[in-house]
Amino acid sequence: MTDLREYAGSIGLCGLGVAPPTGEVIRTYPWARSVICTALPYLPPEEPLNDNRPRGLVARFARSVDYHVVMNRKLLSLSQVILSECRNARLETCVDTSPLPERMLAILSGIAFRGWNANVFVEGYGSWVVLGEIVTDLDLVTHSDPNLNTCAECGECLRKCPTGAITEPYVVDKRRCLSAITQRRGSIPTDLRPKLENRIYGCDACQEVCPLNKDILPCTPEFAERTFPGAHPDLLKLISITDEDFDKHVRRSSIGWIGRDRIRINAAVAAGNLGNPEAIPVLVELVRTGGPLLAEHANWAIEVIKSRGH
Ligand code: B12
Ligand code: SF4
Ligand code: SF4
Repeated sequence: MTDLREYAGSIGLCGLGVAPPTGEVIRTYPWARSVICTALPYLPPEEPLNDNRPRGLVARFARSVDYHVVMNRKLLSLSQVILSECRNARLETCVDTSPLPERMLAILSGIAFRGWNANVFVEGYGSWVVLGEIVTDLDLVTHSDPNLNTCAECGECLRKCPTGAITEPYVVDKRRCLSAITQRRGSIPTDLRPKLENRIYGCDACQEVCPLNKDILPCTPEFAERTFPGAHPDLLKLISITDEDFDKHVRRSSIGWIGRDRIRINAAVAAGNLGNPEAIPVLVELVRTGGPLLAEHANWAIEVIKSRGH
C-alpha cells in the first residue's frame, strides 16, 4: 500500500487509506472486502470581480472542471497500478455514488476527520476536498485506523449558516440547506429565496468561516483552470440562455446536470436578490416564455427589485 499511496500523491490526490466495507457497501457490492478511499483538493484561486454586471455565485467545488470526471480519471489510474500487481482483482470506482457513505468511509480509512459542519477535513487541505473510492474484493488486511480527530469545535459554522440548517454538530437539515435548494427540483420556498443572495449553485458559507480552512495548500492543477461557470457567471446571460446555447456551453459543465430550467430559476432569484433594475427586461421575458414555475420565480424577482424603489 505504501507505493500506491506515493503514486496517489504523484497524481494530485491528497491521501489514501483503506476502510472495511460498511453495511451499505456490502449491500451494493456483496463481493467487497475493502474500500480504498482517497481525496482530491479543489480550492481554486479566487477570481476578482472587475465589472458591475449582475453576477451569480458558484460554490468552489463547481467553478471549474467537473470533479466527478477528474476524480474518476485518477481512480482509474490507481486501478491500473493495482491491476498490474493483482491481475484478477475486482475493482469498482466510485465518486459521489449513492448509497455509499463517502464521508464516513473517509473517516474510517484514516484520511479525513469530521467537522461540526458535517464536512470532512484532510490535514493541510481543510474541507476543500472531494472524495472518491475504489471498492475491491482484495482483502487489504492492513485497514487503516479511523481518524477520530475533531475540528476546533468553535461553532462558527452553526452560527453563520444563512438558514440555520446545521441544527446540531454534524447534522444538516437538507430541507433548509442552500446547497440542496440550488440543486433540487420544484419551487424554492419563498422564505429561503432571500437567503440565497446571489448563489446559483452550491453554498460554501459553513466552510468559508471555518478556521481550519485558512492557509491551505494549493489545489490539483485541473481545478485552477478558468472554464465555465467560474465563480461569478453573468446572470442576465443565464436567464435568457437559449436551448442551443445551453447545450453548447453549459450542459457538460459542472453545473449543467441541474438543467436549463433550474439554472434560469436560480439565476432569476439571484437577480432579484441583487436588486439591479437592469435585470427586469430579461425577467419579464422569462415570465412571458418560461412556463409556470419559471414565471413564478421571475415575477417574485421583479417584485423584489421594484420594492427596493428602483
Ligand atoms: C446528499 C448529499 C448532499 C446533500 C445533503 C448533505 C447532508 N449533509 O446531508 C446536500 C445537497 C445538502 C449536499 C451539500 C454539500 N455537499 Co454533498 N453529498 C451528498 C451525498 C451524495 C450523500 C451524503 C449523505 O446523504 N450522507 C448521509 C449523511 C447523514 O452523512 P454525511 O453527512 O455524508 O457523513 C457523516 C455521517 O456519515 C457521520 N456519521 C454518522 N454515523 C457515523 C459513525 C461513525 C463511526 C463516524 C466516524 C461518522 C458517522 O459522519 C459523517 C461526516 O460528518 C455525498 C456523496 C456520498 N455518496 O456520500 C455528497 C458529499 C457528502 N457532498 C460533498 C460536498 C462537497 C458538498 C458541499 C460542500 C457542496 C457545496 N459547496 O455546496 C455541501 C456541504 C453541505 C454540508 N454542510 O454538509 C462531498 C463532501 C466533501 C467533504 N470534504 O466533506 C461528498 C462526499 C461528495 C464527494 N464525493 O466528494 N450534499
Ligand atoms: S452549505 Fe450553506 S446552507 Fe448548507 S449547511 Fe452549509 S452554510 Fe448552511
Ligand atoms: S467552523 Fe468551527 S465548529 Fe465548524 S467545522 Fe470549523 S472548526 Fe468545527
